[in-house]
Amino acid sequence: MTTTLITGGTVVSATGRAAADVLIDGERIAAVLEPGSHLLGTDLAASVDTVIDAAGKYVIPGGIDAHTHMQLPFGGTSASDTFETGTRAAAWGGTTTIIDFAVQTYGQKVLDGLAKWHELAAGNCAIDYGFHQIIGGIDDDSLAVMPRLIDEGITSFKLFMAYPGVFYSDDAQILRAMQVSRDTGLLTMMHAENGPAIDVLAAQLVEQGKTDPFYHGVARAWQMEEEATHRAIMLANLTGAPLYIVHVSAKQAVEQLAWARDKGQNVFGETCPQYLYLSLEEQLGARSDEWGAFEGAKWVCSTPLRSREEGHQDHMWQALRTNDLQMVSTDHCPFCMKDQKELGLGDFRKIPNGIGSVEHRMDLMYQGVATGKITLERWVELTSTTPARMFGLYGRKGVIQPGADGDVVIYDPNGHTSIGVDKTHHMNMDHSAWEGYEIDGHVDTVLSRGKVIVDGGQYLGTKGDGRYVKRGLSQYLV
Ligand code: DUC
Ligand code: ZN
Ligand code: ZN
Repeated sequence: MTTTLITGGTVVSATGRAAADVLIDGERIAAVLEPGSHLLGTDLAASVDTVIDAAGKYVIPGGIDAHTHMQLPFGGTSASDTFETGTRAAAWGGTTTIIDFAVQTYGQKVLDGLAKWHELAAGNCAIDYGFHQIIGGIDDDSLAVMPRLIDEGITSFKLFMAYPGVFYSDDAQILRAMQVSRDTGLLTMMHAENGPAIDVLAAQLVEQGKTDPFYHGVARAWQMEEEATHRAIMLANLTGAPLYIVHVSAKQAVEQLAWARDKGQNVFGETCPQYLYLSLEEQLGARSDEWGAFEGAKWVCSTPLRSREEGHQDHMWQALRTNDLQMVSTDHCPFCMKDQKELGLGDFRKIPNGIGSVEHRMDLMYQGVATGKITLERWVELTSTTPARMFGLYGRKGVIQPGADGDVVIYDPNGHTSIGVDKTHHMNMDHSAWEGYEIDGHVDTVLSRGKVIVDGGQYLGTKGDGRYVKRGLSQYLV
């Protein structure tokens, strides 16, 4: 077994920072020590297999992206990252665990959908991975099977109040699933947008000839997110289910979460980098020689980008500071412009929804530290520790402490990262939603269960390094 000592760095956790050395023995962290420690009279640095010098750098627990969609079938195509390409890109960006969404489509058995996801991922991942379960068809059969997911290491499921005819659940179905959530501790994750109303608005816009990508965001008005968030909260209130709202983008939806939390309800929310940085106005103004106004398709995702003039982005940063939102995931769901996004030329409703960010989340969130919006500790909390606690991985992941997996990132605050499709980009996409972003900071070295998989600008891992991790129940259940 390989032993590794990371020396001279500043170890950062969700609760503090300290100069410390980190000893990794095989796949696990063995000790966090005072810098330059001798152990039982032995000079550690002289006796381990590998010493990594982290002087001047931060040593943080590997990122956990709790919301990805590798290979998701959507709109007649599939998300362009496979588990192989997507997890490798994640590793490049300092993420050492993903939780992807296994899919049960309407008419399919839940456990068949799960088996398919295991098949897609097994032996292909660069980093460890877990699953949530999308329940695309709540019926007696799926309700009966849901408790068995816990034995499979799946302790959360996602329902959609959007996408009628595809993943949509109506209120009656949601209520019944939430009763299972209450009884079992399975965490209900909700895509909270009023899909039926959005579909009417979208059809009316297309009839008026408003077919450009920008109108995707017009149809998916913030009122539709606020209303659905409130409805989900009230259904959870009634049933007693723990509730987690995914990809929150409207400040009014955050207000609903804050209101419910203030009353003591067990509800949580995540946002994503796109809702912190990007806006509907920029999407409206986007033009290129190749695509004209269809350039805006690069940023078509749901929930949609919101108006900067209305202050949604600032509100998301504020909510991350005040803990009205608890986590940042990516909702990584990449599609190429060629052959995929272009399916929606002439009708924004046919553009596959999604943005690719799994590679850039740690960097983009570090920008919040560099610009004084969040603290260093909060950065670690939002991107690693809370995801681990929320989704039953804590202790093994999300923290640097003896016994934890050796998932460690060495981050250089004085480094620099230029994001672009020809620069740092490893996702399987023909464009980047983050083209031209310049980051103060750099992911230097990434260890996954003790193995160095990224270092010195080189990928050193192998396909299949990543293993399936069974998750426990959320630490936030009461
Ligand atoms: N939102 C997206 O942008 N893509 C996939 C599914 C979703 O909810
Ligand atoms: Zn969603
Ligand atoms: Zn999603």
